[in-house]
Amino acid sequence: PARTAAGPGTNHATDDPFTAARTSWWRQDRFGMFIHFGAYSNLEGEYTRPDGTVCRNAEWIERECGIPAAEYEKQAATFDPSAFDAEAIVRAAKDAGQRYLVITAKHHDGYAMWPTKQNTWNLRDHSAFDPHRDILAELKKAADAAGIKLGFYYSIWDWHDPDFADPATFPRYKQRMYGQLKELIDNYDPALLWFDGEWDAERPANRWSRRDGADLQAYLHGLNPRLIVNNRVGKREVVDGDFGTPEQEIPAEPVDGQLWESCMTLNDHWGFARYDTHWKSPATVVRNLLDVASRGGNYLLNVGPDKYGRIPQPSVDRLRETGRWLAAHGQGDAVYGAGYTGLVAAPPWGTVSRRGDVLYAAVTSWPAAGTPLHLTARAPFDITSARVAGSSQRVRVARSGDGFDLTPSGAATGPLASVLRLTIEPP
Ligand code: FHN
Repeated sequence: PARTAAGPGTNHATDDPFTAARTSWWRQDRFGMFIHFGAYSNLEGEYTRPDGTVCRNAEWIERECGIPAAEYEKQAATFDPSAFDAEAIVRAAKDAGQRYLVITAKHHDGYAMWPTKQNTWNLRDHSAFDPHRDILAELKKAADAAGIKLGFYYSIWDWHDPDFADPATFPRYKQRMYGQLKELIDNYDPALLWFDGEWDAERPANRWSRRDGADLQAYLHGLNPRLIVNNRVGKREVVDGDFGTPEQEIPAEPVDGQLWESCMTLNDHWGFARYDTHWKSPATVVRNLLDVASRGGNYLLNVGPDKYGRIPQPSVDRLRETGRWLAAHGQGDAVYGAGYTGLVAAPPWGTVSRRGDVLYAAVTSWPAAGTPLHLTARAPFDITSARVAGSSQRVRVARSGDGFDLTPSGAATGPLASVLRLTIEPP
């Protein structure tokens, strides 16, 4: 189901002091790594049915390819992500400029990626993996050492737990779910919980009710008042959560005063799929990041580790290129802690974000040489100085019609985007 960032009651506005305090690090960090990793990764996106037909999917492969539960459990018993290297994953995120992680602790298939005591359908009790290892503990340790926040994705919808599917026993499922969430909070101290599957695609009378979402949020904040929770905790029209979650899309307009995060895949799937060939380019990633920041949102970009626990090299390469752009010439200032300005109209040649008394005009498509970049003002302000980020190259600023004409003295720089730092005198 498509989700939008805004919408009545889907998330706290930034002027809610309690939410604003709790989410301040998250709004500063802006850019996170989503990690879809679970028992489905062991199939690497492909399943050959008994009749010989090959079915392709990623994290939905059990359901979409009609794999019988016993067969899915059998394959999960061979899952051995021995090459899972938490430090390498954290390094890939840092190199990308991603400042928080959200890893799937439990996806719709119900398989827990930590040694939960609520059932034996998990990486400790049902796999070929080293029973002395705990990948969430390893990731927490590496993230802490690198100063990166760790969050968990948790699917309310559970295909494996028989009590989820039966209205009469659903309370028993909810009890196990609360037990798992307490384990995650007590044992790994996540900064954020990213819920999903609060909807139930098959049963319109979804047992997960509006009341459930409100109870869940209260329960979690009782365990950790600093915890940030997304808006997929219940019927989004009612239950707040802390931020909206547009998926595979960026709201066309700024969602000013709201907290939201656009989550996207780097290729065609969330979970690993060996045949995946369509990868976003670094230029697309940088442009998405700038679009999101200039409209006041966060960007959660996904990687899907393979059956061994390794992030695919094409993902690592694109993320590294993105991180290099962010780190060069202080261009990351256009993203980290930056947001919607409201002072200018979104230009045709790029994006404009604001941090304090600086506007960051990121140019992604240069007009013909000598043609100035026009910036239409939406409110009275002045530009007191302007230069190309990271260089002594001045930018000539001239008032023109409904705004300003910006003319850099030299040629365009860099293949991804060039950032002009415009120091302003705000209204
Ligand atoms: O069904 C899931 C899907 O597998 C994936 O986890 C995405 C990520 O946001 N969420 C759901 C689809 O909206």
